[in-house]
Amino acid sequence: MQRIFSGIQPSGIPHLGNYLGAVRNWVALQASHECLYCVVDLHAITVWQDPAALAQQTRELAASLLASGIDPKAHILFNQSAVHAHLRLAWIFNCVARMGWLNRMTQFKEKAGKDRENVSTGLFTYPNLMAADILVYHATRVPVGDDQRQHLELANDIAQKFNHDYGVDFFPQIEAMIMGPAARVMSLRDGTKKMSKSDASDQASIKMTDSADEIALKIRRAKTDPEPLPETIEGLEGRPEARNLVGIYAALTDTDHAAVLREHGSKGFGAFKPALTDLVVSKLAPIADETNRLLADPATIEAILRDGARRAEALAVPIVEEAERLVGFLKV
Ligand code: AQP
Repeated sequence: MQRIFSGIQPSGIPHLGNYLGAVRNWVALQASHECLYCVVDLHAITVWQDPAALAQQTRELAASLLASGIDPKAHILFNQSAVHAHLRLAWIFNCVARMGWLNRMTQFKEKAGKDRENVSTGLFTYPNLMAADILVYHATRVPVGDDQRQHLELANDIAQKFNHDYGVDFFPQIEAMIMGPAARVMSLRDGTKKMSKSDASDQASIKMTDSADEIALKIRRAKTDPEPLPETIEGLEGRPEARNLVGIYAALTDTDHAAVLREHGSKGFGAFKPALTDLVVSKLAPIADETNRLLADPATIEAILRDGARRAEALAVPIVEEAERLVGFLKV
């Protein structure tokens, strides 16, 4: 059985993009893979996180994952800072990866914007830690949204360079699993920008814990154009907001853009948006209810994460120790 690793940052409440681009696929993959799912708190602090909020965000995200259907007994759910092997391997990878490689990362460019001199060095080396997260388990498959494709290519470059530099065949190549018509869900306010936890506008994303009324309001206010929906995919060209809403509908009904347009093509948004609202509410409301139920018992959530970290550590330590031996560290 192939081993999967994937992570999500406790940098805020997860949104529909996280759910459709990642979490929903994580749940499905449990049937056919050995899975490690990680709340990546080390990654979260690459941008400022309020210390009073971070621990609670970590519990909330874990609760959301459990409510979505992650099975912490058959698989492993844990938070990243609890397994130090990630950091030990990340340091080695900091010394393997090249500045030029990291300079090409579009996520860094987007997040740093014009303020490159003032962002944390952690934000720059983030992809090295991400490579370590995966390779410290020799995981070979990583289900992610489309935005993470470039980071996984970099992880493969790091694995290859490590193997080459130390003359070994130690780290495997990783395969990105980018699944479905909503691999990149866009902001409800701007169809050219990805839906993001850290978006300044609360109206840009549907949170996994939003109430039915909040979801309805956000979809009603979602930016669109005045034209009705086209009948074929070609008609979505140059209409990013329409494409995004159709993509969300397709993902939630397990179809594709063409099938949605066969059903809803030529309707105006006045008719399509309520249908989309019903669909989103029907999928997210049970998850939100279960998340709230789990959050009433934080000790149980913490016990699940602790048990996951213990089992993750048992897998990671022999691999990081071998990497350290290959590098030549003296074991005293
Ligand atoms: N808009 C999206 N559409 C599809 N997939 C998405 N993912 C994130 N946004 C979208 C996928 O969700 C997983 C976890 O992401 P993350 O929390 O590690 O970091 P991120 O990609 O930086 O997500 P956010 O929401 O934009 O967080 P912030 O605002 O904190 O940076 C990944 O598999 C990602 O592909």
